[in-house]
Amino acid sequence: MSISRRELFVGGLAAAGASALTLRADALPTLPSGTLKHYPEFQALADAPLPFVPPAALPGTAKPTEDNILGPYFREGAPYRAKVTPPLAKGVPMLIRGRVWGFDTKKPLAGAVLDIWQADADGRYDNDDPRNPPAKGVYVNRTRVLTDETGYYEFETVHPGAYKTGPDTWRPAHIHYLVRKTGYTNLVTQLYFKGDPRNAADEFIKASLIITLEPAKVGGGTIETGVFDVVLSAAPPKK
Ligand code: MBD
Ligand code: FE
Repeated sequence: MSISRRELFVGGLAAAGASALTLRADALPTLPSGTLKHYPEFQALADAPLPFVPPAALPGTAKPTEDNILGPYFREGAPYRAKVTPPLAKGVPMLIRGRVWGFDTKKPLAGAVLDIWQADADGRYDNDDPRNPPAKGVYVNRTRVLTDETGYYEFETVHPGAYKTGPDTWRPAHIHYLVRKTGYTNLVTQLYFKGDPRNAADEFIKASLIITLEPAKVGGGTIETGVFDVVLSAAPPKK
């Protein structure tokens, strides 16, 4: 019997619930790539080790990234995807990229987990209206991404709107980060944008967390691009 990927997934979810996924008992292993005899053009790839990546080094002057307030709108458990916003979301498209580094080793950290969350272009979080909470398992303008073997991450999003905090007070555009890597202290921080007119009046912003966006022409339009490197402090030794 042949079972589609989707059935494996749905069957596992329905049978066990998302907290304890179990593969159905009659599932077969996915065909190993070592048996690609019908696809000789893929054999070299199947046999190849991961490419060697030359190590990058953190400048000796770099300091651990400063923390910043968590805010009221974090949700644990966002899906892994390299796009924060839904398809065709309103707003100026933005690409953010960077590396996660260990302050102790000055080396990039592979497999660090970044939780990213933000307001949409109208300044709304998916969970900021208690009368209209998001469905369980539905995450809008939130993602998790992993760093690759060079510590690199990137995500696509849109420029966040300012968030209204009172009759005439706003938070400047910002993107929340929670960065976690075993052996390092979890970092809760935020990213801000140079030139935002609301930066000056914000009570939480820190100068070291402001990046400069560069315009880039893509297809028929212009997007914003920015770089945000994250430097983590080693966790204190356990007593
Ligand atoms: C926010 O989005 C936020 O990040 C903080 C710190 C306070 C209110 C709204
Ligand atoms: Fe916020």
